[in-house]
Amino acid sequence: MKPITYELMKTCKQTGARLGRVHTPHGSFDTPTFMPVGTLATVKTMSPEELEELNANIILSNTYHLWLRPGDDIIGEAGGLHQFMNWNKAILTDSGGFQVFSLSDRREIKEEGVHFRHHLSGEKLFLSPEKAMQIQNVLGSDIMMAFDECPPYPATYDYMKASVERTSRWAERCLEAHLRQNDQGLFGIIQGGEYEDLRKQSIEDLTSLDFPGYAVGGLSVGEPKHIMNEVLEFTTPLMPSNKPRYLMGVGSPDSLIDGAIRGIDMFDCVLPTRIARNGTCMTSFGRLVVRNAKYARDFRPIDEKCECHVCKNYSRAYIRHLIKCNETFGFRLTTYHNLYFLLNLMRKVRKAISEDRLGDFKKAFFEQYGLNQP
Ligand code: PRF
Ligand code: ZN
Repeated sequence: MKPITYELMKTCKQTGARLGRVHTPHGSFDTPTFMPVGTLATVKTMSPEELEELNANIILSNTYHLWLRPGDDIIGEAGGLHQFMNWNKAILTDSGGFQVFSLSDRREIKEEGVHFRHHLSGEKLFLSPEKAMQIQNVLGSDIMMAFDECPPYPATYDYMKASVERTSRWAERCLEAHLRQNDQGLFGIIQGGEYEDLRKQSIEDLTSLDFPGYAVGGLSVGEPKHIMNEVLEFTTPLMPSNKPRYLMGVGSPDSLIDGAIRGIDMFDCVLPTRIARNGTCMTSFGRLVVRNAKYARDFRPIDEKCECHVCKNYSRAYIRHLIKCNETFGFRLTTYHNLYFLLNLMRKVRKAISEDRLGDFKKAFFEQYGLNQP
């Protein structure tokens, strides 16, 4: 059986954005969608019940972190990640490749895999395509990611070419080592940086392996924003239209809209949850730093246009007070609001696609959000 299937409902006549639905062994989700990040088997400060209330239908977790703590053996004994964390909807796990590259300073990339040191203890570790598949098979996520290399920006053409070729060989090894093909879908990850011919080569290599979905990796790694849009413009048209497309590590409101317009279906990012914990909120009028002194006596909600539980019941002044005092409840309130804001933005994007007016929606959104985009 095929664990992951994609239904394309329609494309927006104004922009070409896709409205679709992905089916997984733990339920379906409508796309374009945003996946909240739960690195350590928790979306920081949120209970699974709250995530359900927010209508999150898929979350992301990390192979690298769970392998190190508490260890995939313990999660396996619990009956898998869904059981362990009490989340019965879909889970996607990243492969660990990206985390090794971003967290570990001493690392050595070999054909076999990556040797590196634990980002906390310094212990010697080794991650390979086979190991990343074995761990994800134990975790039991609905969508697993291939073990890839995400080179830094900028990388030379020659480095990128060698890296793309290695990532393709690794993808083949991933497919071979993936032992739960009936109930877990494995996505391939397209690399190639800003080089058009390397993106094309990466897509050709990976699509010949027939994954049930494809990610665009190697973006949002420090390149200027127009480069991300340009890369998506020449990359997504070459990707299969009958499979979901996932843009990894992207989650600012403007990038979600720009990505959807370029044919992306899935996004994830720590941005909404991370900035929430330093007192920054996403609103229809741009970012609001609620810990700012000017909100000390401001009894309005974070976002007067927001219909979330937090905005209906709590003031800027109260939330500011909590966050200034490091009270965990404050972080829960800002996290809840930010996730509501992004999940609700995606609902509006889907509605706009269904009515062929995502271009108009983008224009109005950017005007309010304070980004003067063409
Ligand atoms: N590869 C993997 N995970 C990722 C990325 C990637 O390129 C990115 C790039 N923004 C985020 N997360 N495996
Ligand atoms: Zn709100």
